[in-house]
Amino acid sequence: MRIIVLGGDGYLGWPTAMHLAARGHEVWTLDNYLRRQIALETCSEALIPTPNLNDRARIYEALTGQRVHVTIGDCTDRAVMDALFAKARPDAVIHYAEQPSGPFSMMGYDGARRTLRNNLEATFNTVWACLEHAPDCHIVKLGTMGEYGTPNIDIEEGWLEIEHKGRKDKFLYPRAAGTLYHTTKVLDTDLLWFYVRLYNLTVTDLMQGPVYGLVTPESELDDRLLPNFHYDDIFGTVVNRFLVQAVAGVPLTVYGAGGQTRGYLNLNDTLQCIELAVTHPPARGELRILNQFTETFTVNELAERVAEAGRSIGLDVKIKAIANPRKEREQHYYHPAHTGLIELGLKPHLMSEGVLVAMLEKVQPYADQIDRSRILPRVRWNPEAPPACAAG
Ligand code: USQ
Repeated sequence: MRIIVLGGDGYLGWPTAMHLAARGHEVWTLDNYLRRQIALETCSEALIPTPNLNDRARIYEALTGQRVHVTIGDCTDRAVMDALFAKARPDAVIHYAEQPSGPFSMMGYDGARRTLRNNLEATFNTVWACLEHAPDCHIVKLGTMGEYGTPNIDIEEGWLEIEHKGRKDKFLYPRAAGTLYHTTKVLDTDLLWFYVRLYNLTVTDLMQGPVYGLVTPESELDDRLLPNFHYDDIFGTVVNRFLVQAVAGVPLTVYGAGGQTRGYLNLNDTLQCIELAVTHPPARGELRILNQFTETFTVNELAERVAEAGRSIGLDVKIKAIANPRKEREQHYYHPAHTGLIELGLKPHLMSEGVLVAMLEKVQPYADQIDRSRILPRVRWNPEAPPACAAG
């Protein structure tokens, strides 16, 4: 297939581009380095330095003979998108090109505005590029489980059938996100639903939980092909942060009571899910929504698991609850459905002790590069307590 990966330099974008190229697809990537730029501004660079996207593609091609086309440009620039879609004539576009950090979106006006603008305009331009250049193209959009929030009823896969005054209809499942970043994904879903209804687009919207991991089969070839692995409070997701904290000997930072429950998945399962979605498109004119995670944990359970895995290889791991910088429920009901991707063929890699130990051992050689000042939360959701981060 001919596939465009928007946000091809990201934590998920780069592993996805290599993974699809390795399976014989022709892959084009587009990225404007927004995450690299924000990471520089906020002192949040990844643990393992990664070459830029052109260099990664060159290294990968030299090792495998497989080409990943690269454009450095902005999805919010219509001319860039027009040129790319006219050239690639894609069967599918995978849209990761969003500012992905909840904390950055809550840092103040600048972070909020850049998140809102980038994410909505990137989605809007993706829709229009498809309408004008590739109306049959399947849009695979990365949404987030955070769109749903933590309602006190079961979370369905995207839709909810409601009976009201004796009549029934099906609606998008109610959304109640906890950061502006997650809210932009709610707005993306609504935008896509509008264009699907009115213009017959074909869309899969993947509601993904927090991802963990740093190794994929393609990155095993050379450490310069590793994804950008963040452990800071802005771009690091909780499991990746706990792994680095365990290696650094910093007590694992459980926010608040630690009963916050989310659906997690291994980076390798993200790759499987994307490939399954791309190769099994929904019908033309359908908005298919799939919940993309493999198992649920509370933050306390994650901390215990990482601590046990660390202790099994001789690390002295402690856990310390700290004041929660976020506004979120710390004890709540959480029961989301997630059968759609399993039905498409997903074979989960679960979070076993062996998986955690392998990740800890991958981090260990980089222990002296861990900057402890990036570990404690620098951004608070409460606007009365301005962010403590010096830069940005
Ligand atoms: N948490 C801690 N300690 C930490 C970091 C996080 O207790 O040191 C807690 C948070 O308070 C939260 C949970 O762990 O309750 C998950 O936090 P996270 O930072 O791993 O995830 P989140 O901010 O929700 O965002 C991440 C990605 C985002 C993706 C989302 C999926 O950055 O791009 O959309 O996971 S979800 O969480 O399902 O919305």
